[in-house]
Amino acid sequence: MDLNNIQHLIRITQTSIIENGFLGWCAVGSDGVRITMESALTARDRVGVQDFVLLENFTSEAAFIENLRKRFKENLIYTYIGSVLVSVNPYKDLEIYTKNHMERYRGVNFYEVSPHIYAVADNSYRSMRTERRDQCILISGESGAGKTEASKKILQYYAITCPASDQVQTVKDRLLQSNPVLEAFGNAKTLRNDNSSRFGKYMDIQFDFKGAPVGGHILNYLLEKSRVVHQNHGERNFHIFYQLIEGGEEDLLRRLGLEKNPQQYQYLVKGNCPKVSSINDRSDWKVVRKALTVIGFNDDEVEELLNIIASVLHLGNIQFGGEDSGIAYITTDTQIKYLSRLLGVDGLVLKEALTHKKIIAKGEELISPLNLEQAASARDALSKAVYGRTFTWLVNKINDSLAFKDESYKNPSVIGLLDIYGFEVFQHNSFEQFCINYCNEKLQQLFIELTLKSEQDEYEAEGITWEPVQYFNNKIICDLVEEKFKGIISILDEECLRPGDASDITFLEKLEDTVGGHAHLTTHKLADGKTRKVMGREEFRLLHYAGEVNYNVNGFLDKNNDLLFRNLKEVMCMSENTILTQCFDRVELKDNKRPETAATQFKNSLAKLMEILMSKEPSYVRCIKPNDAKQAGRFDEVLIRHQVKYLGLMENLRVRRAGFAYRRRYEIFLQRYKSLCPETWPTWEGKQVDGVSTLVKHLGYKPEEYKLGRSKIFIRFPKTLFATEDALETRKHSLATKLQSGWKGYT
Ligand code: AD9
Ligand code: MG
Repeated sequence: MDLNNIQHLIRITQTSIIENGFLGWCAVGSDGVRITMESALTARDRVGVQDFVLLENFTSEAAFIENLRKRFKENLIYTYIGSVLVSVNPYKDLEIYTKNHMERYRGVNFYEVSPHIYAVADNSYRSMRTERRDQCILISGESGAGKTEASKKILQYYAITCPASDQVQTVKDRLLQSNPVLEAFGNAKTLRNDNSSRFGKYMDIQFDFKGAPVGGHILNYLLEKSRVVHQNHGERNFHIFYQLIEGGEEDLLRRLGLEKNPQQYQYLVKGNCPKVSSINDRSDWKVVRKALTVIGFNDDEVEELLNIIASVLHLGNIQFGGEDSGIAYITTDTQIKYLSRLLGVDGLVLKEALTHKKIIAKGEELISPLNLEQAASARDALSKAVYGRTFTWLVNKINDSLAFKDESYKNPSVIGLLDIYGFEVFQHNSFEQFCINYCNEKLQQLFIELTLKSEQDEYEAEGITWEPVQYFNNKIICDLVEEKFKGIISILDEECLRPGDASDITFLEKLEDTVGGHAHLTTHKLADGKTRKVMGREEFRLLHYAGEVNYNVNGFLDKNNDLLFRNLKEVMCMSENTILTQCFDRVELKDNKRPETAATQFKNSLAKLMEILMSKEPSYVRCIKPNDAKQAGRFDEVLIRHQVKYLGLMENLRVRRAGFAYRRRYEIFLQRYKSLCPETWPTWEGKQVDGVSTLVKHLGYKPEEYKLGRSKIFIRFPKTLFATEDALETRKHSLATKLQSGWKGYT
């Protein structure tokens, strides 16, 4: 083993070692302590390298995983691939998010401190300030990998470290407090994550010319509304329902007509999982209640909001009779009374609307009774619509409260934070998983395009030849989903619009006919007419970049249509609850045009999101989930290898190392190493590039080891840089020894 290399690797991981309570060799300059080579070796063996580009064997997946494992074991959850941050969920609280840690990263260059989410936050902030270019931080990874936690850490970093006046403090508080509110209404316990985001969130933080956060804006994407009425086994409804029931004060619950027992509510019993050990609904309720006030909700608004939440639970408890006659009637009058009071609607009108459907055909109103099944699904459609629209209202309300108010200052700089639901696979996957996984495909594509592109751009800008790298481009899957006419969404929409016998099954058949032969889609039908036994007859399988997922088409058409009968809309428009009247606008009743389907709306909103992200300078956080048991200290290698593969991390590393492991701006390189060459020390008067050229020649760099671009030096192998670092360390050490022995001069 090359000892020199080891020493350098140790130095590169220096801050990690110190953080670990281990006084490393790197501490020589400050405290004159030098550890033995033996302990240095142990240290390096223990903590791995903090940037994967420093791995000697950078093409080896095993070496990559081993490095992750070492660091994870030492609680070093962050590692770089160049400027991309890889983060492994520790599933335990680490003491690395204190104010002191924040201070350590403030204004400091990316590579001078150990990898951290704060380094990414600070780097984006500095780029925004110095280059005046809008930034975005894209956080990706599968469900439970730590995206939401990462985005909260970034927000906290800005809230604590950015300058503040009283007015700015209010904005900071509101930005922070928007999180518990949105999580209460938009997150839920799933089998993958106890606090799973069931909506996508893109948040712009706006900064003034002093660098203070002065406003914010949130875009929300497709809330998983179906969860309101149904949860799979072991899962829960949105947190807010349990928080309200467990934490709500007695007189509040009395006013809402709610009992203190979630088991009483049909919408809360489907998953058979009212309690979650990692969640304290009662204390979370207090946090949310306070947060609503900080954001600017007055008591009346909170009451109206909670009236809606309680109403959804009452709606869920409405039952129907009429099996014999085939015409549904309501058997639970108490619920109607509550609903009538809480929503300010006429009970009789509501009853009528829940059991009849009204359509307008050729200008005429047609009313027909519903059967039992239809009435139940109309009730559920109403619950979903009420909850979904209230959620959007909530986001708008938060946006009003975060809005940047200073008219005189037109163009605040922006850092965008993207925290969206992660790729997910369950035993049973439906329309929701289809949308979520499609969204992850789009983000992966953006990542591929932008990282490759930026790398390519940099080489071009520096006038250095680009060596192409082979990688899997998932555009083919995005096209399969979203292409006009023959993409899955188009085919689904077509079936939704087709009158007559259109059903989930005819949609599946159409898929088979149109894209059956596609390399990334399979159904149970084989080309020779036989059937594939491993797949259900109601399923299609997509080969995503992250793996195979079988989707059950059951419910696809309904969920995509997302229809609410007209008379139910009318009742909601008549409500005395002012939130509901904002959610259900009468204009909607006049407009007879068919609204866009859910999938098409989602597709369009994602296209807009991609435009927004493309217009900003991106940074990436790639989150990895270490095990499926949500346990601390467990490093499941198979699971992690799979994520490393599909996140494209090896490709990312190859691209980053394509040719050159290291690059530095001339002035930074010269500043750091100028003392190693008599001609550049103490100052180089000429052009920076000539200084660097003189320096590296003096250091004995061979021509094949480096290239000089327009503003940067590119170094091909880590070992070249290590040797230079070593020389610097030796020089510092001999200087320290000389000083200790009373030496005063410097030549
Ligand atoms: V999903 O796609 O919304 O289902 P996320 O957002 O990727 O997912 P989340 O951030 O919610 O996952 O993390 C899941 C859980 O892991 C958290 O509730 C924490 O308990 C745990 N976690 C994640 N990151 C950290 C961390 N940096 N430190 C400690 C963490 N715990
Ligand atoms: Mg999340």
